[in-house]
Amino acid sequence: KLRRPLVAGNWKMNGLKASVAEFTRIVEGCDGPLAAEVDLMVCPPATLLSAFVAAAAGSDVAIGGQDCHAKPCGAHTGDIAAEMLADAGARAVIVGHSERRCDHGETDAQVRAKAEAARRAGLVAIVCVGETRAEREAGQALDIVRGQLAGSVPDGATGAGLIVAYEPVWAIGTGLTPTNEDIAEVHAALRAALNARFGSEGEAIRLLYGGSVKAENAGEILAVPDVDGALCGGASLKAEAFLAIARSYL
Ligand code: G2H
Repeated sequence: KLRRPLVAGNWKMNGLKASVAEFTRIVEGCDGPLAAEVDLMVCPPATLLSAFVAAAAGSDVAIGGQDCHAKPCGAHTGDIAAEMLADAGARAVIVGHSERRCDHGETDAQVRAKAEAARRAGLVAIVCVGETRAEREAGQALDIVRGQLAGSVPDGATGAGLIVAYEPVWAIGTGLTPTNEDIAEVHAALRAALNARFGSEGEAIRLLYGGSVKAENAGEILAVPDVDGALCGGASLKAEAFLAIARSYL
């Protein structure tokens, strides 16, 4: 298979030390048959990164960060460099999540710089794109995500170094999901854009769907053409739900 499936969990601003036990249940559930079919990753808040790396040691569960600064170090109070995430044991980092774009005003150019920082630090960048409800209702969804992709993904992206997540803003944490046809349409457009820009390397870049993925709808969403996995928020906080989503591939 050209692209190995990936189910990634974005814990957002959730989790205390006591949550390591729940994460450990994810690690224990990632047994041989599951790991043979699908990559698993969890992106905890930075405060839990080292504890999750320790809990995942020796397993097939990868750990990622949720954001990084574009610079390797310096006077940037409260920020975390990609190099620091790598040093703590992360293998990937989400950049350009809509909550960063909305809450912190991040632009495509800034997201691109963060993705470049991830590459410099040896991390896989998970670049998020997605339209708002108003943009979808205005018929602009494809133009918006194509524009975000063009502006946020660095030149020279490879299948080993970059993952793209399509997360329609209106589907995040709302329980609403696009129709399978709408997901297929956007993923086909993103796939075509990646292939056109990066050729055979573009074909190796995985395309995740994110936004209210749960055990109940994962089977049909993950079967949509050009969907190579899921980026799950709320459902990733509970081991049973997260593992059930991953087991859709069995
Ligand atoms: C979308 C997703 C995770 P949720 O943001 O990135 O969150 O699954 O809670 O909609």
